Amino acid sequence: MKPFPSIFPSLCLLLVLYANAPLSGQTMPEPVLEYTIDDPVALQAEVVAVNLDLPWDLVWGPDDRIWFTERTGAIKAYNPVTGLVELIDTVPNVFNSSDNSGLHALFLHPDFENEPWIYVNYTFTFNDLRLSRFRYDGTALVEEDTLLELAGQDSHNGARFQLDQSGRLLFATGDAFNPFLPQDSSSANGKILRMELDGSVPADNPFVDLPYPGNLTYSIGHRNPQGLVQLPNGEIWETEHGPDSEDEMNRILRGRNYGWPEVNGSCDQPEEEAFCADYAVVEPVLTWTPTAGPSGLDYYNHPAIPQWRNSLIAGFLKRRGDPGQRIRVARLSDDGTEVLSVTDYLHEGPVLPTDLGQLNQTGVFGRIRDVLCAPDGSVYLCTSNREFNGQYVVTEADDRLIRIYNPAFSAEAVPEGEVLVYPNPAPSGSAVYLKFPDDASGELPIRIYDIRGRLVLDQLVEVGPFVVIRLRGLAPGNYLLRMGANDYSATIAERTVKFQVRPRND
Ligand SMILES: [Ca+2]
Ligand SMILES: [Ca+2]
Ligand SMILES: [Ca+2]
Repeated sequence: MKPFPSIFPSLCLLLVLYANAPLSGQTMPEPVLEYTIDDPVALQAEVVAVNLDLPWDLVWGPDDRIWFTERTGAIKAYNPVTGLVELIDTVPNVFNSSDNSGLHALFLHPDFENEPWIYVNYTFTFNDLRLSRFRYDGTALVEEDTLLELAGQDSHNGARFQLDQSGRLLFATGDAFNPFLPQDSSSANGKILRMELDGSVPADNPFVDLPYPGNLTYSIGHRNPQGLVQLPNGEIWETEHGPDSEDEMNRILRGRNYGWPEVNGSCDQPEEEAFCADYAVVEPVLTWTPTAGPSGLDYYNHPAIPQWRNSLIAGFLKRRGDPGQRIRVARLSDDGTEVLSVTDYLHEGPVLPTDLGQLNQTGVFGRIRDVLCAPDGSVYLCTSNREFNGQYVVTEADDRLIRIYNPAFSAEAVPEGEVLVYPNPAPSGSAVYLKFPDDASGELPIRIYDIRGRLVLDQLVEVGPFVVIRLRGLAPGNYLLRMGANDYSATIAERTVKFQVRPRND
């Protein structure tokens, strides 16, 4: 045990309870393929792909397809235009136990056209987890570059990737069922790590003086994080599984301690108080008891679904009655630091009959593993119903990719006071059209920054219903467009919009 500087936690014995016996003799229900969500603006949820094999991570690719991992090792891509699911390639040497090991998190290099690296994490033995990147030659994974090895298990493997605003890769890792690791500075487990895209240690990391891999640490004391996202303003949010109580939604702060295993959820028990005080433990913003199994997490801020603007959307896995199998939309304060309200969706599914008696009510689509907010304003979900511990009666359609969208939304009908970058992603070498309200006027400074924070365009524009910004010279990748800021007289409020430039197909 090598503690973090000035951190000497006492030992803690954990009792891990399994209650996930496989079900037998169920009546297979009809798969739900369409569902209407009644909300201030009515939404449609439809199944767009079926028969997937435990998809784990959805990523919007530079080719405008949704890339995803399957547990057994496949990387596939769903084309929203054609509806086709195609195999990219299969990661070799993926180890699958009967529970929850396998291929998990996925990330594509932000400059994929010039740096075609696919980042994945996967178990390669029962006890070993690997973060590797593979070079993609257009048809196959051709070269494995292993950036990190850490402890794995048949569950508690985390994990998610997120590119941070300085262009470094965040990687949320699980405790691999070992409660000593999250507070141990010599272990990469139970942490949020931060690394350069080649796996090296950024010089401005909070524990940069520790021996490797402790110097990769960005935050400490996580149990089994499966949701990680950064907002356009830099705020980082995370979700993780609690033991038998207090699942967590956390606001992640640099270098801070999130408590596990000394503290479960909030600092609300006598035995937690001393550790909380000594190590300035950051308490979760939200907790869920009984546990609900929070998994994928993304940030929504598109005008297409107005009631979800400036919200985190979290997927949940567990059955057992009220808290699980749904998405939760957590509306944020303007600065993205507080949750103002939480609304649940997709939880009112069928009550399933079995020879064990009536199962509790399940979610409409079952276990939700990941959430992806797409550039066109729709939200994609994937299910995780085929797992050994599946707390859901598997249908012929499982596992499924689901799209939620507002059928009444048109990019032409942007609400009053809104600004829309359209199209997004934009083909490289083309232009983006900024759509303003009809009565907007004045001069407006527009600045575009690349993913490393470098200013790549600085322009003063005359505002009208449409403003055209030429994108000549911008390489494919992710950008932040900032408008407003100083010395403007426009009726447009200062704001930041994330957009993507994709390679031309022609
Ligand atoms: Ca994802
Ligand atoms: Ca915690
Ligand atoms: Ca507690």
